[in-house]
Amino acid sequence: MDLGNGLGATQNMLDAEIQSFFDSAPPLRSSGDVSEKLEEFVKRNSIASGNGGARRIVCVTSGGTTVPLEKRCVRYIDNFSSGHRGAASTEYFVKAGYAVIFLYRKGTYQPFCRSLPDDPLLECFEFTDESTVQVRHSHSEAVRRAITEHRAAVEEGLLLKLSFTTIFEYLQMLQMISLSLRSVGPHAMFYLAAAVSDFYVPWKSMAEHKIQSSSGPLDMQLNQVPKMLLVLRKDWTPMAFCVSFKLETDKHILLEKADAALKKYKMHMVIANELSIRKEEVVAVTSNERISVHRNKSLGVDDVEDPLIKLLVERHSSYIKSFDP
Ligand code: 9Z3
Repeated sequence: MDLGNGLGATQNMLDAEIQSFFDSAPPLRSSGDVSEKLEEFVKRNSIASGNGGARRIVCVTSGGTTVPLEKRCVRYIDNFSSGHRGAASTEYFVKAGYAVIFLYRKGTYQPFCRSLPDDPLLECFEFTDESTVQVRHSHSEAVRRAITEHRAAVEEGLLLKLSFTTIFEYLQMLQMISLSLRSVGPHAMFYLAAAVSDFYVPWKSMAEHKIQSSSGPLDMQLNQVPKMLLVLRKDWTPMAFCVSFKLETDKHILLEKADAALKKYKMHMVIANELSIRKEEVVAVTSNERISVHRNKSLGVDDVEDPLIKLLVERHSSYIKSFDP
């Protein structure tokens, strides 16, 4: 592909880096199962929704990717992401009538379970006699709601959960999802809230066994993870509405970094968030706007994701309309 002004060369370099990343990644163990589930989910939801229009499908990514340091992995690099943003957003997308592919890090927050205690099984249930277990009264409302809402989403075929742990699994699955969503054109959305590692150890150069501490200080070079956002946008699913996140701890650079990501990766919107206040406020950045979105408990807005998803649904509707003849 030649984009002129040397951009073609940059694109070719990126394509080569991405190719080499995928070629050297360990094959995804569950790939047959994942592609079967995806095909079935996309097919079912591509058929008209209840109101006659085509169903919209969003891929929500959630939680952080790990970077293994050894093939028989004992140690890995991780990040802080709890998956709360992705889980909460999934609930609001389902409420808005979207079918959701929830690509999440194993062990992180799950949609419809956020109000349950940390260890739900042990905390939520009690024995009434030797053989009968029941939900403890104090948790019954939360458990009932979680079960009902989750079951409704699953029975209506609106929720497909796929899990990852490593950066290799995440990017391979993201590519599979993108390719399978091509068929729904502008009705697809990507909501990329997962915290994706910037650096990784290539599989080829990774130690097979546990690295020995007796070998002295660890001197290890990490490669840069190729930026997949641009390829996702331009090659994998060119018609989808794409929203990515920008996270910073320094609020003075956050918005300019979000602007830069918007342009560089040709996103339709970038959600800028500052680590310490990420649950209170985010800024939705487009090519000509910066929209502040707040959680406001006193106005009954419990999650910042509630107004955020409303905004995205509205923008996605306008985007779909722009394809109408
Ligand atoms: C985010 O910025 C998410 O909002 C959070 C959510 C990870 C902060 P939690 O899971 O937190 O609810 O605890 N996600 C994207 C982070 C990221 O890695 N962004 C990249 C960057 O900033 C771009 S893809 O460079």
